[in-house]
Amino acid sequence: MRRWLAMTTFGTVLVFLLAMPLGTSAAGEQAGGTLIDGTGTPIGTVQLAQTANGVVVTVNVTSAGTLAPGDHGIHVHAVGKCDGPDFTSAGGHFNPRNKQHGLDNPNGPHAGDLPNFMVGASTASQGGYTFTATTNMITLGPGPTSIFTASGSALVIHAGKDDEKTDPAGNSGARVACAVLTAKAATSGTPPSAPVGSATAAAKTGGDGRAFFIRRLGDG
Ligand SMILES: [Cu+2]
Repeated sequence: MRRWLAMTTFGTVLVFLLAMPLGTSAAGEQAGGTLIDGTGTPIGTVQLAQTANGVVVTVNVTSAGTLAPGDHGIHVHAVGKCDGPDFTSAGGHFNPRNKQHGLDNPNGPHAGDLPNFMVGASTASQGGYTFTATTNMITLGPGPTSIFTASGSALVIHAGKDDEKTDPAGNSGARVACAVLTAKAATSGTPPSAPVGSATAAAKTGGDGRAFFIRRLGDG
């Protein structure tokens, strides 16, 4: 099943969920980490916030150069270890339900799968671009899809585009950026606000109907 639901109003995305049961995790848990490149140099931040609709994943890349213009695979990986330069230490995709990779894979997706991070040419040259998605395939609370496993978890960005259907990683190429994800003390429980200047957005229902995403794109 594939459905696209999107509505953009003054930069605000409204997503309507149709008869889709959500997890019972209480909203408010927070997590995050520092995004590093293959040399270990910080290039941005990752923030995760549990909401009633899922986990809002926000990546802010502040240093140009690591991510070329275009689409980049981005996933939650199953080991909280980011050893450069290849980040193989982060293991495979977070996949507690033992699915295949890809939001468009009929036998998928991995719980850690996300839509592509689209980097525009103008933003890539200037540095500073943002990815935001909401996924209910993972949780920051307890339960079988909690990313806080014994091995931890990491967010990895790849050099190439994720085709969202080829196991195990959508042919998205080398791992070029990585952030170890750690729990943070909850603040107000308010999800992060939308980045200013969002141009387009799309929400998507994953292969088995358990997932939906809100994606905000930069100005590129
Ligand atoms: Cu990956």
